[in-house]
Amino acid sequence: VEIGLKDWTPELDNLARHEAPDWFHGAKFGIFIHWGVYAVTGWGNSTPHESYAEWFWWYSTHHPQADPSDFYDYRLRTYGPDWAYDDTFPYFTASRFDPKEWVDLFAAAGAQYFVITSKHHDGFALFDTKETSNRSSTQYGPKRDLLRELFDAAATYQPSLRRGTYFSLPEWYNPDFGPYGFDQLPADSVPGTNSWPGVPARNPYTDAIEPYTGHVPVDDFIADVMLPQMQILATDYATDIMWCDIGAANATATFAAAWWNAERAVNRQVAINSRCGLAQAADFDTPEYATFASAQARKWESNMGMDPYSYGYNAATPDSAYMNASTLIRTLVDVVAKNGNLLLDIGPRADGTIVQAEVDSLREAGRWIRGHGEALFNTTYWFVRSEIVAGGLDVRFTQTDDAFYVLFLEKPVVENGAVRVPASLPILEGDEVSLLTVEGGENLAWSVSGRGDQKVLNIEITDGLLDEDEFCWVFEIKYA
Ligand code: FUL
Repeated sequence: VEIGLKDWTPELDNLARHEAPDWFHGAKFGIFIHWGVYAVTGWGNSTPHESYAEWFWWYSTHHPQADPSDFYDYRLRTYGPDWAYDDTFPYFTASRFDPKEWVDLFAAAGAQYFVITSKHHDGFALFDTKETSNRSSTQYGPKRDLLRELFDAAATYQPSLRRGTYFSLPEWYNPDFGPYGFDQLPADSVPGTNSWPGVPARNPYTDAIEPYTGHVPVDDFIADVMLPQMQILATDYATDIMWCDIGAANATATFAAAWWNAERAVNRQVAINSRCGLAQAADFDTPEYATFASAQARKWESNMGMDPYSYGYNAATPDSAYMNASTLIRTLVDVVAKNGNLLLDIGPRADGTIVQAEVDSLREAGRWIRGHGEALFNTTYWFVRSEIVAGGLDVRFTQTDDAFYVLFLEKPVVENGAVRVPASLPILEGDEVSLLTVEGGENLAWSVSGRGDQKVLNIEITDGLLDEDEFCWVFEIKYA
């Protein structure tokens, strides 16, 4: 094999030239799915501390004497002293999992991609891990390749959806992960040190007290499990996004160079997130349950649950607590205006059903998102400002080569027959302004008053016309 000058090589400064693909920039909205055996325990809410339900194993074995969040007691009460986490396996049935229904829902929500947990920190994989491990849904629980089923359904029924894989680099309790254990991670990524002040960090390897079902002993966890599994996801499943988690020692540079070379050869653009251990060579940043206050030039993707504090299914979360359509839409608009994507998580139940409150919000928001898609998808942020306040209301901006969009996060106030946008917008004589919902693009009269930073765009409109929309009001400035 001849290595050309342009081939990717596994040095970070070489890999740093790789950027998030255009499709990722344009896609804006993805669905995150946390599905695994932690859906069987399905519990994370307790007072005064709420915690991620997918962390049940960790928290429920974690310093019971100092557990402020009641996981340990809850576990003892519910399952008794002889129960082990892997006793969940038979109850992870996927008996009502309908992958077509899932991907149809994602498309109805207006999402352009999805990312599913191929393997979370508990080491239980939803794909065929081949000789690297037997700890997977092909060997236990449903005995099905759930990742394959979902990816196939997407390819068949919603082929425009891009397909991504969340992949935990560590396996908390795998004895072979021990040599790479958490004591080698930066302090703020060690579970227990950041979220529960006062609870000492614990090495899950040395403190492991339970069986590790399906474990295939290996010499070197990175070379024999982590790297080959990432390669399986890339080659056998053709993932579009390698969405790693938690960092840890890794072989990602080796993986990335080979992957990017192979995909380039077939003209496919793929992405790697910021938690794979590539530092600044990653394609995008991943704030968690958080967004940025203003636009970031470097591509980013905010991830958060529709559940207010869990990615995995949490039976203790009341329906009313799930993110509603209004919050979803406003969050998406805010993130997009700041050069981000929104990766919004659902936590399906162990049988594969999705919480109805999540389904309802996704569908309701999706009607609006798809109806206003031109103001969101394949837009870029306005580098001048990401937001202003107009008449006490939050306003965001997006743009394309042909148009500029002004997005009110609340219903605009009509004063003297006009809505005022106090910003120096790129509007010129001959440009046409319309409210995005109006059929046939009814043009609205407009004028600009003031100069410099006192400039105001006045758009003539009636309250009645504004009542034709909800959630977020989008004015389009179509360039002449
Ligand atoms: C975190 C994980 O520990 C959470 O469980 C979740 O997967 C989130 C997206 O990333 O680091």
